[in-house]
Parts: sequence; C-alpha cells; structure tokens
Amino acid sequence: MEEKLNKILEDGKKEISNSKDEQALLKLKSIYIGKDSEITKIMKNMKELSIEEKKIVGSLTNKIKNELEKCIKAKIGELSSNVISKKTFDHTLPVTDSKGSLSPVTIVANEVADVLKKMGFIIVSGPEMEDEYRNFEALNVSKDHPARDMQDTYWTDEAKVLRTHTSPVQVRSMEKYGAPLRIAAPGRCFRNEDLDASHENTFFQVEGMVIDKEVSISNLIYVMKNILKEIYKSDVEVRLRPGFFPFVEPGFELDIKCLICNGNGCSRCKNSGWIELCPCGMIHPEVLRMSGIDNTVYSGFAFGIGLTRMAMMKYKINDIRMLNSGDIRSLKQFGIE
Ligand code: FA5
Repeated sequence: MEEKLNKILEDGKKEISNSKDEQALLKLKSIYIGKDSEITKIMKNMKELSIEEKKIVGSLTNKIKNELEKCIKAKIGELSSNVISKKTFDHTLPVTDSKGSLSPVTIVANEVADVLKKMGFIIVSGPEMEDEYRNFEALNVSKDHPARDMQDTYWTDEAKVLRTHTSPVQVRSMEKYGAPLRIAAPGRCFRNEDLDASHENTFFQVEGMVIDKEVSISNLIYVMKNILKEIYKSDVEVRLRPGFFPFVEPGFELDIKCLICNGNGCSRCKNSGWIELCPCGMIHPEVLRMSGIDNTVYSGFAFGIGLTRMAMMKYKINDIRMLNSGDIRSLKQFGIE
C-alpha cells in the first residue's frame, strides 16, 4: 500500500510539473485528489485495515494529499506569474476598442426579469451568504436529509452557507410578504462541484414563486413556456419529467432540447440531447406552513431556472467555465460587445 501511495505521489508530481495551464491542473486535481481519485478510495476503504495499518496508511495518505495540493497551488501561482510577467502593460496607451459590455448571464437575467415583471412578478433578492435554516430546513431539507448530498456546500466559520440555490429567497419572501405572493429572484449560487462543460462552482439561477388561491400545474407550465419562448424567440422543444426536490410536490424537471447540438448529443448535454434547465413544482404544503402561510387556503408553484445554462444555450457557449474566465475576448466571440 505504501508503495502504491508513493507511486501516486511520484506520478502526480511529474504530471503537475509538466502541466501547461490551469485547466489541466484542475483536471489533475480531480484525478489525483478528487471524489473519485485513488486516494479517496483508499481513505474510504481504511475501515478494512488493522489499527496499525490504519495509522501508517492514514498519515501517509494525508501527507500525500496535502503535498499534491501544495504542488498544484504552487504550479498555478507559477503559471499565472509567467503570464503577468510576459505581458508588458503600458497604462499610458489610449483605450482602443474595449468598451466593455454586460456579461451574457446578466443580459439573460435582465430579459427573464422583464418577462416575469410583465406577468406581475416583483423582483427581489436575498443574501449570497445564507443561514442553514433558510437554505435547507425551511425548504423541508432537514439536517440528515439525503437531498443535502445533491448540493455540496461551502460553509463559513460562522455556520453560514454560501447559498447552494436561490430557493432560500422563497423563504425570505414568504416571511416578509406572506400570501398571496408572486416573486422572482435572480442571483448567484455556489456549489462544491466537479467542474465540466456544464458545471461551475459559481453560477446563477432565477427563482420564481407564486402563491395564491387555486394555483395549478397548468399555470406553472404556462409561465415556464412563456419565459423560454421570450428568451429564445422561438418555441423551443421541452420535455417534462418527474423530479425530486423536498420543497415541491409534485416536482418536475423541465428540460430543453440542447440548442448547441440540436439534440444530437454533445458534451454540454452529456450526449443526451437535453439540458436540465428549469426544475419546478407545486410548493410542498409543509414549506408554506413553516413560513407562516395557511396551506389550507393557499397553494402555489415554484421554479429555479439555471440562468448560466440558459445564457450558454442562447449564445451557444461551448463551455460554462468560459463565463467566469474573465477573458473579455470571449464576449466578442459570442457577438456581445
Ligand atoms: C435547484 O437548485 C432547486 N432549488 C430548483 C427548484 C426551485 C426546484 C424551485 C423546484 C422548485 P437544481 O440543483 O437542479 O435545483 O439546480 C437548478 C438548475 O441550476 C439546474 O437545472 C441547472 O440549470 C443549474 N445548475 C445546477 N448546478 C449547476 C452548476 N454546478 N453549474 C451550472 N448550473 C447549475
């Protein structure tokens, strides 16, 4: 086992030192110390070892993990300082053509807000650093609920979470305004994700919530379809399937046909031809009750659209990571200036 671990360290160090850019290093991070890495598997299987073996393997595994993490950090620092030192920056030069522009996500967020405002929604916001109660418990996700695993979270020292979704704004709005209610809340969310072409650790959603008497699933579908039609300026193909979220019952996943590959399959839609974009459902009566709404009188629906993915589909952006890259050339590439 020690030999195996030392080999992982040796191979990892070699690959890290040969890496040419940050993307490659993040990939190596996931391969060597990520959730599915050999090291994580060894740690998970430690319970099968004797106490003596556990001591040796445990401390060696931690040491190697820390060392690989340190090497990756150092290499990222080295690469970025190379980039800075290669560029000569003359602040006296006149500005050429970089006027700047809104990010594609902001453009789409504004468009969605406009559509919803026309349907009588008010636009509200909530904090990005949320309390555990509103991010989870008040949405019917108790402390040991398995649904917490679906949204791996960043915790702060003050026991707050970087909100994993915009749904806590539902709770804040019910507490503040009561019923009836019609709100939309665009905003940033955070998850400890393995990154790929359609997953970022920082991304945007827009939450919507309607509470009233006699609200139906058809009202929900109408609102969702109307948003999609206005954003994509055409009838996009959608599919509705059951989806599980503890705060809605019934819950749905409303997917759109991938606009990048036209449903033929690509890395953005994980070759399925469909993009998960608009999870939604009828608000769980318990969620209404917990925030002080009489669930014998009122019902409602809620949705949480992935705004970043919506912008990706609209502007045919191949990789979600480009949006947080800070490279303004990408805006020109999408025809936004
Ligand atoms: C939620 O976050 C629920 N709060 C949505 C909801 C609200 C359901 C109200 C019912 C009622 P989910 O984890 O599926 O659900 O995320 C919602 C959308 O956010 C996804 O469809 C996707 O478009 C986007 N999303 C989720 N994780 C990421 C990520 N790592 N990177 C980019 N977009 C993401």
